[in-house]
Amino acid sequence: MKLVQERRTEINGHPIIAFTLANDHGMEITCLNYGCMITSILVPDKNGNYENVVLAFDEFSSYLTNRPYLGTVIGRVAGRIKNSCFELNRKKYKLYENENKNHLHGGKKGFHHVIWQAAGFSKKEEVGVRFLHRSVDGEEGYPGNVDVQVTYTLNNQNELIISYHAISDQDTPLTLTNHTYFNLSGNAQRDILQHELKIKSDRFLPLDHEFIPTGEIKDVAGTPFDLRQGKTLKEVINSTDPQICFVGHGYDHPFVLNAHYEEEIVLFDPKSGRTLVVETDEPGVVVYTGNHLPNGEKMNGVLSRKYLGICLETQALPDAVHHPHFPSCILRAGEVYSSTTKYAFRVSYE
Ligand code: G6D
Repeated sequence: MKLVQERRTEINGHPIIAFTLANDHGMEITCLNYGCMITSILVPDKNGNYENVVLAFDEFSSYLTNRPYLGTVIGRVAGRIKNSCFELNRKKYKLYENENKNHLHGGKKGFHHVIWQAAGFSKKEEVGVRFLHRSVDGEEGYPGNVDVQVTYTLNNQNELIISYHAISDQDTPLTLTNHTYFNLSGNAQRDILQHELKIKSDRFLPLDHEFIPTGEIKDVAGTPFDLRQGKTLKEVINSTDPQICFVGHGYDHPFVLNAHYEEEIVLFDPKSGRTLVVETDEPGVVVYTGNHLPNGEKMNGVLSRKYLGICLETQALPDAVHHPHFPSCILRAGEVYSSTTKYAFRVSYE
């Protein structure tokens, strides 16, 4: 196992450090203390070519805006909160409105724009980085001082394990996720439309016109959201289902997972043979097929475009503060928030 850290640049005098993790088989992950951002995951294809399977801007300056939230940890609350408000313990809270009147992905300065404290670690069979951040009471309108720890661990099974822990001194909503865009073709040679996606999910959440769950929990049977046997993403985007069409011809939807740690999410690229198996203890996953990726921004040596990457944002269900029948996203004062998602990279030689 190998760990290398280097000062990449600085923001307002704060050093931006890049950590490169390598296991004993050649897999490498590079991440930054800025936004806990993953900028590279090098894994082999069926011919043993190690290539980057995540989207990353070519210029660091692009991350200062980062409208697509490339590679970053999202918080305090991933997804949208309708009308940027919620009530908790009979008190009303107003959050920063950063998407029309709604609150998206933690607001104006969400966790994706935080410079985290970061420290690398290396053991015989694993190497990683631990990120720490204190989100202070009132940040973006949220209550409570929340101490958040995010750990990226790479092992010798070609697995990246992301674990999240947090504790707050007041009750507060908290839904953390990672917003990495995957493209298993390697170095974004192709878009994701030939990728196959399989998800063990019987139900999904339809969205309203603001891309916020309506509250309905709908059976996937007979819909383009039935991924239990797998579909190519090209098949999905060509669907005429209104839910597929109005979000930009693709997914931008939460799926309710049937299982945990049973290979519940599998993304496969037949041409490269690369397979990504995602397992999580979270109740759901937001699948976003990059329908609104900006055109023409320099990423992975190419110009970004629609469908260049897919996000598999394992998390609590979005806007849960307004839907008591969804699993709760409230972290009670003094309780420990704990969540783990594993990204296992494999090669299929079929
Ligand atoms: C768009 O609706 C999508 C979000 O789900 C995504 O996270 C964001 O782009 C990057 O707003």
